[in-house]
Amino acid sequence: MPDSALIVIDVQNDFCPGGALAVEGGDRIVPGINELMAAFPAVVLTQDWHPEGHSSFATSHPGQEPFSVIDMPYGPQVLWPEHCIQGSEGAAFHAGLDTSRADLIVRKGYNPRIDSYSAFFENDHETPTGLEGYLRTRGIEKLTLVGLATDYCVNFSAVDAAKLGFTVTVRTDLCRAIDLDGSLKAAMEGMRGAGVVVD
Ligand code: VGL
Ligand code: ZN
Repeated sequence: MPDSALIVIDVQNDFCPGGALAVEGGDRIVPGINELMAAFPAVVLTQDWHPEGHSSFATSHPGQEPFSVIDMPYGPQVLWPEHCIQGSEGAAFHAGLDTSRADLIVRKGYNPRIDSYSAFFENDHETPTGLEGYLRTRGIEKLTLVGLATDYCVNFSAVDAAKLGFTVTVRTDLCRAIDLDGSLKAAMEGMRGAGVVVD
């Protein structure tokens, strides 16, 4: 399928066991993702990429604990442990990930005031990352998403992609979830409701 791309979301050290925001089994999906790359004419990697003191970090909000939720001008925001700081080892891709097959690496979350779960838009749902234009100018219409975390960055990316008119499949066997307060169930329902094929 010349019009399809594999989008690999945030397979970075901080989301793998031992990392600052470790997702259980996050590293286990790496071999399967590497194998799947061969089936796609285009491969895009995303990289969560925050400046120090980012507004999504609990440490940037005195008195707040990690995993609490606050209201930001763009809506509710989960406060995370500090993670994926630009240029840090935690922000690097997992060492086992085959990055050589990537045509494009999209970084996101670099705006100090807005988080960006989605590979397409920041959490204000309107500031674009540029990925849509990249895919469209290459004539890509079908996307398969894998990576971390199912219920946050994969979910937001998949729903945005479907809303933009792409045909979207999420391979949940090659994703792992954070699962905060039912977030995985809500994400699965939200993705299905948006027309995403959740395999
Ligand atoms: C992510 C929380 C904060 C993710 C990124 O990749 O799902 N989750 N930053
Ligand atoms: Zn982040």
